[in-house]
Amino acid sequence: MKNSAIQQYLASIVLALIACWGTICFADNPIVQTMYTADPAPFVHNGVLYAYLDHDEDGTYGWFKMKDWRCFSTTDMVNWTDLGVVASLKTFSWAKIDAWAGQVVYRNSKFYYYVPMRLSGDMFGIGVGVSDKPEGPFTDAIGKPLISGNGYIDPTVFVDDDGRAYLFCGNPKLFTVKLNSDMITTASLVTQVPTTGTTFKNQYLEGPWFYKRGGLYYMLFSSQNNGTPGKEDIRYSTSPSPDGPWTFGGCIQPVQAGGKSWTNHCGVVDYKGNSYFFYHTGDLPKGSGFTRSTCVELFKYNADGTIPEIPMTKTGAAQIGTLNPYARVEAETICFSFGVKTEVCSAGGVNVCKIKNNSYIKVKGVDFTKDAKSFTASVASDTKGGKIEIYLDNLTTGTVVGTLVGTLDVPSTGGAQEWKEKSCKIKNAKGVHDLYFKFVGEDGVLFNFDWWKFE
Ligand code: FUB
Repeated sequence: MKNSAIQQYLASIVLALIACWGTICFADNPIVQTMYTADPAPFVHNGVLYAYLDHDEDGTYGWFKMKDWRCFSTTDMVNWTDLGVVASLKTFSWAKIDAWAGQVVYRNSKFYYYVPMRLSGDMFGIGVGVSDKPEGPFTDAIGKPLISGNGYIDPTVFVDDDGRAYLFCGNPKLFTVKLNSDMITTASLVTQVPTTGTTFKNQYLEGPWFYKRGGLYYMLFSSQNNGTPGKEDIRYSTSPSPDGPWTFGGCIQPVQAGGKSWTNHCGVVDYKGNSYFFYHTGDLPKGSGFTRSTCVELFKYNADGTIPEIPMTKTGAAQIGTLNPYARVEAETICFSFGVKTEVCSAGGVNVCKIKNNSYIKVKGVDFTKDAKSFTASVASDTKGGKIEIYLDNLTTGTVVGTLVGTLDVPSTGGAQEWKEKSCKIKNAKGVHDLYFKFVGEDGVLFNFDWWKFE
């Protein structure tokens, strides 16, 4: 190839990469990008949707490294607020390792979080965390495992209309036990649910998700009977009662080409008149079977109550409602982000940290009903600081051009947790827009970001 041809070829690759980067950046799945999360357990309370997520430590490979559980909330399905660590292995003094998949239920004016942890070998105990608030922190309700046994993982708990409470769990066998109304003692022995014949067609492996809809009981689960050895898809069975007989319903979410996680694990919830299917992939950068990421899709049950196939998408669920920029918004309320993390904030809750040159946060569907004139943010920096460039509709990067409506200078505040409110003027912010905070500065960490609002 001649030099000019090589240059043209390289330029076309660069343009393709920019286009591809744009696509990746502006997707809404996975719903959390500041860390690796898995095994989503959605839960609705008082008009808010909470997603309780397992947490894969950064840089994990070879086997799971999971020490705590995280919670994120939303009211519009696309902007998710990081509520921090809600429980960890340290919450349960008897636990050793493996903070795996759990589920939260509400009863007796309390929130109960059922979580499995490894005791030794294949022995797992299921702990019960309890809290007065959905965002925790959860404490150990009984100081010991509620039940323990070989493969007792992935508990799913459901309180029926008649007050009876059921817990199912297990890999590769499905176990069940009834709970008393106190939710912290068992009302039966643990028994095994047969998964042979027409019930589960021998396809049950793990990750049960149990609930009732219109008189029909659903058991969604992860399966490996799909011709792609070692890779999980999501299937389900239904039953007229919690005790069976179960009838196999089929595959809901097949293994997809490019899905980098060998596990999948689902949770289903109805919210604001819609049905949502949560699952995980390995789709974040450096993602894998041990660095997974939570996604969500909108779906509709078929008229006969069966569940349609729900493919994995990068688009995710559509936004419902808009975000009000004139009330304080936590900086960790994010639709999509690149190159930032979150941490415990000295002013309470969580703040965005590890902000570097060219990292950014996208907040979707922000309703500037009134012309915004100024922007205020709570920021902290123990370095030279930097700038927040505020764009509407798009970042300005490569060939993509957004509208720059203001720039906030962030000085050193004398400490990484020394919070100062800083303001700047805003021009031409009116109507509903996607909002981008692009962070600009020198090399290294620039500053931390706690909350923002427009005036
Ligand atoms: O996250 C650890 C384990 O991987 C879960 O308990 C399983 O469901 C699988 O997702």
